Amino acid sequence: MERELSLEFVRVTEAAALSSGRWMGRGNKEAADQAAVDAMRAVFDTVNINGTVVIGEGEKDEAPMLYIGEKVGTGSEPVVDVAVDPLEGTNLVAKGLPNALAVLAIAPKGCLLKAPDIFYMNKIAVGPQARGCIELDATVEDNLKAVAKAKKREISDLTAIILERPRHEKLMAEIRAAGARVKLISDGDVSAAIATAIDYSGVDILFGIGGAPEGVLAAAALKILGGDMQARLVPRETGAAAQRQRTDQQSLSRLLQLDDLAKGEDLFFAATGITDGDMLDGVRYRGKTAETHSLVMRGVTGTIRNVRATHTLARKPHFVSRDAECRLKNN
Ligand code: VTB
Repeated sequence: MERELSLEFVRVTEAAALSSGRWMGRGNKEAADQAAVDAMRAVFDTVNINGTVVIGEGEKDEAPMLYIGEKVGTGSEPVVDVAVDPLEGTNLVAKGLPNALAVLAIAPKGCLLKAPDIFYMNKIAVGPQARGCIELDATVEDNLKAVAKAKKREISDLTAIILERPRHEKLMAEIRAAGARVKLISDGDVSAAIATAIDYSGVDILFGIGGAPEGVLAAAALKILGGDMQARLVPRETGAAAQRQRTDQQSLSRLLQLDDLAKGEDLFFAATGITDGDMLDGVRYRGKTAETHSLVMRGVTGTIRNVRATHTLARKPHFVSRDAECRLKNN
């Protein structure tokens, strides 16, 4: 994939963030998500790729846009897999909480694990210094010991990040018993996993069960950042998603290494902050302009770009997602 695509992909996440950021704190996560999806879809059509969504908004029947299997891009080469989460952290935007992102990962066809949201994923993730030291099947204490050794620190210096869920009570107790500090988050484990690879984030390791699509997106970013991750698909036990699970026992028991989640080096990852976060600032609206902060990374070279952009806005505010779509198409 050509290097020029970096800028194209970051335009896609910027558009989603610009649209969905208008819904920050308005208590309407569906509208925030819809705005992100509409804007992302419209800009994707301008990008010179022959893309198929492998991780998206869900299956066609429930998702009119960016559904799994949908074609995106102008249809010209390269032929790629597209993983998107137009709004990672719908609750975060609805409540005005930190770390909501518009995010995507792109890889040559066949290189991203197909992990629909009917599954959870049990994950362990670290940054480059602790690469090769983690094992999903080892004890929490052994993993913390290994990370502390690799980083030349004590376990008590480490911070583990984990989604605050009842299913994690035992895991939280084990982390605390081993002596590490714990950062609990309500949502947004893509940003949490990436934080382990960002020095200034103060986060050393991610543990726990989160969404499967989020796991693949995080893996693509960690691959480029030189971090590490292991994972295993976990079935949902209740709700409509549980009914739709059709996977065999073998794929559920398989230990997934970083390369099984995001294969090879030819990867792109782009994310734009919607609300302020550990890595990225949220969207700032300034009347006729708005500012975005993004991260775009290319695996082949390992280049990581922090992109701050000022966008000139149409006069009409784009609370309504259709409006955003038209505006983006006309630009
Ligand atoms: C996480 C989190 C997401 O889903 O993957 C989580 O990163 C997992 O699902 O932001 P549960 O909420 O059911 O635990 C989100 O919270 C939403 O997609």
